[in-house]
Amino acid sequence: MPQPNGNLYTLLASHFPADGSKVAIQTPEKNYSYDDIDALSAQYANALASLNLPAGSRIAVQVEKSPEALMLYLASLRAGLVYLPLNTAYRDAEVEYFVTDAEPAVLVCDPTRETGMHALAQKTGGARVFTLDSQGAGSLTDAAQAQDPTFDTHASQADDLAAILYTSGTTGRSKGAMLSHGNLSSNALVLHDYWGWSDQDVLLHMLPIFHVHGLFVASHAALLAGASMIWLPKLDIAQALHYLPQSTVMMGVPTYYVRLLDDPGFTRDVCRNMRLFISGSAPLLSDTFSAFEARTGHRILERYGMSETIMLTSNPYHQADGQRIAGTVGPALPGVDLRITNDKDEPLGTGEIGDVQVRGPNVFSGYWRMPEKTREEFTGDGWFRTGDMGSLGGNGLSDNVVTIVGRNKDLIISGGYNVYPKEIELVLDEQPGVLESAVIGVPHPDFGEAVVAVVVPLEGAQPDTEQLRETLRTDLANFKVPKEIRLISALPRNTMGKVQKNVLRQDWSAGS
Ligand code: MCA
Ligand code: AMP
Repeated sequence: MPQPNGNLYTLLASHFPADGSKVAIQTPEKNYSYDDIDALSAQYANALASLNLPAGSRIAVQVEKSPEALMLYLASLRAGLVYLPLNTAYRDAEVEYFVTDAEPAVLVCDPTRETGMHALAQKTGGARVFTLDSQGAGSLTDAAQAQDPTFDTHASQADDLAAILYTSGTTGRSKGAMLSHGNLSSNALVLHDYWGWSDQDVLLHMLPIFHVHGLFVASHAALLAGASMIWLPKLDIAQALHYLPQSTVMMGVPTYYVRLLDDPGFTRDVCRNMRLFISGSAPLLSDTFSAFEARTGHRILERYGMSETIMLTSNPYHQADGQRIAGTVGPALPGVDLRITNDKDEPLGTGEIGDVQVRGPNVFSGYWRMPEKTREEFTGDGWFRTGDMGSLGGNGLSDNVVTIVGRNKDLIISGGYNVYPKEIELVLDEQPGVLESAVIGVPHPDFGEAVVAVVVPLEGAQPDTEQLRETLRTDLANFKVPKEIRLISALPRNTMGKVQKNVLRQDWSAGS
């Protein structure tokens, strides 16, 4: 019997509406129908296929958000390639690491970065370089426009790789989480049902599309429902207020909701057609949850996930399944197993705080070319160690409700972007006049957490902290650059010599 095609695009396309003229993507300038999506992704797929790359070749993409950028992602799926999205804020030095590690056969970049990308391609093994700008134009689109608008989607197995998502590592070295067509498809199907998607939905899509949240969770859900997306290049509150009355669903990191609430124009009336606001990628403060409900009558649905696992838990959508509770991330999604353990991997009881471990069809197969690291992050019986600390039940909650209380990984989440202190400390420590440094996250009203640093100067040195921040911008994405640097005479250490970051955080808040 022929096997059904496990390619994620085949799944998505099987749910496209019968009327192909239906609007799939609306931008302030132009609409794209479902037929356009199929034809344009076919043209990009044909352009990629004409390069005769072996299946499983990587395509690294660092471009501004546009509908064509989404077509390119879909084309990569269709052509059987492995999509590697990169944050547009990454500097050349950061991109070099990913390109060296993943060895992509194709690099797609903004035209403004083409020269640097060519140099990088030459240095790292000769990837083909194409451009795609924020308007969807560039050498890749030129190549695609000459192509046939039909394409036989590559026959993929469920465990074939679809994407590599780089997540920073505690050692300062990023790890590529390998996600398969099966991981992405299973999660998209679960979220489709769980969040009650239908073809009547209109998703206000303002997230970047180089991370799991905007690229997978948001786009897959809308496409799988045959819904429409209002596609904006980034969060812009004036635009959000303009488009919310036409929308039914919005997804954002907590900063999106904080900024909406900061605008007096964000009212119950603006939300009149909305059925669902979803938050994730970072903890949503209970104050934001309550203020949002008071202003709009909507309870934000908070969910929890990771690049390695896509979505893991969600507060309920249907009232019959329970209340959305501030400060919790809800039960594990259908098909996901979740347990809380002690440091011996033994399950803990109700309400006890421990390590969050998960299993399920959504969980990645491992880190790209890091078998050792992969082994460390899975238990012997196949549970993935998320690095988050949490509990199940307790405090009057149902036994299946998960609360995330912190992380046992040294990670800062600022405005939904993950920042690993080690990476910044390594750069800071190399600067003239710096003996050593420590990077910490401190509460921030807009970003949730802000990255800040303390620096111990070399004896007799007095480094200029503003100059240090400027220097860091050369090699680090702006969102990683500490918002403030303070000088300190010595780092507090415990008896094992480990820097006591909790002490530093307390001292920072106290202003010392
Ligand atoms: C921008 N800046 C930031 C951040 N974003 N600083 C700290 N944290 C940030 N997140 C800085 C810029 O470097 C710049 O600094 C200044 O703010 C203005 O930049 P701009 O681009 O104008 O900022 P913005 O447009 O206001 O962006 C803020 C934002 C954006 C809208 C919150 O960061 C955003 O869209 N975040 C969403 C991230 C996301 O999608 N995460 C999902 C990861 P300077 O002036 O010094 O140059 S997926 C995930 O985590 C898992 C799987 C999950 O569960 O979803
Ligand atoms: P990433 O590495 O970008 O995939 O980020 C995943 C991490 O984001 C998780 O391990 C959590 O620490 C954090 N995260 C995502 N959603 C939530 C949430 N709703 N509440 C708390 N932390 C979250």
